[in-house]
Amino acid sequence: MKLSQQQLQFFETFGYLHFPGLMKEEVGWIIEDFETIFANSGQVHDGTQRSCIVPFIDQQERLCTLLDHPSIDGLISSILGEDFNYLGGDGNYYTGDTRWHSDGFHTIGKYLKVAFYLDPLTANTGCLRVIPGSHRPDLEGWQARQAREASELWGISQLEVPHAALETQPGDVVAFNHNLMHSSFGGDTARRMFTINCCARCETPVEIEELENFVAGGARFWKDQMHSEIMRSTASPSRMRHLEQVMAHEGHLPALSAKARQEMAEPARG
Ligand SMILES: O=C(O)CCC(=O)C(=O)O
Repeated sequence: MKLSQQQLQFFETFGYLHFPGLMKEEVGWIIEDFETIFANSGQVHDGTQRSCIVPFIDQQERLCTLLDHPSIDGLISSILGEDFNYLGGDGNYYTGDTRWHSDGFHTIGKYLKVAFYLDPLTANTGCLRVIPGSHRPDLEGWQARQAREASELWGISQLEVPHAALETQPGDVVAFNHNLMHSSFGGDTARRMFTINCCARCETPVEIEELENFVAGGARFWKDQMHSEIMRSTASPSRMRHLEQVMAHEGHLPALSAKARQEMAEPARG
């Protein structure tokens, strides 16, 4: 699959794309693997707070193959280039609202999240919401990025901030720029979702530094490497191309994780 010029322009302008039914043939086994991973993890989701497993697709050999899937590989390659880096991702049972936030703000490099929501979600039941355009570094000072302070800034609730609500069915895929402001409201206490994080291959020292900073963020999950052994040992040469640059730049992670293990009561939940 290759994205059209219009889809790419939409992504650049608004920061996200929704692909209804892109994985509808596969979603049965995807949900099966999602449930197996949580069952094997020993984590019991009691609905009081988010449960999170990182990296996620890495836990099951079959789920790792999403990276090789022509639709997923084509989607990511179209946006980031064919030699994109795979950065891991999280699998979640979400509880309640996530409120407005972005996944950092990169002015160097290009960082993409591909999200799979495994339950039917509407605007009233916790679908993903986005503020179109809020990813753009050229609009960095735009107050929409302060949407969490909606009541102080504009006298409205967070839910009333102008946005697009992306209602999804299992088998849909949503992709968005890490910089994009996003949230969900009205979800129940067991909203299933997992992600694949990627970035464009780094070409310059500052891009490498940005990648190493992203990798350092893995310490809060107490991880010594960004990918699992399953992901690496079952990788074809073409998948390995998406792993190798990250593997070459994660040497600082074990020491950071050791420190995090001493300072935190448990690994982060997101
Ligand atoms: O579905 C949601 O609540 C938002 C997901 C999210 O915040 C994320 O993946 O970064």
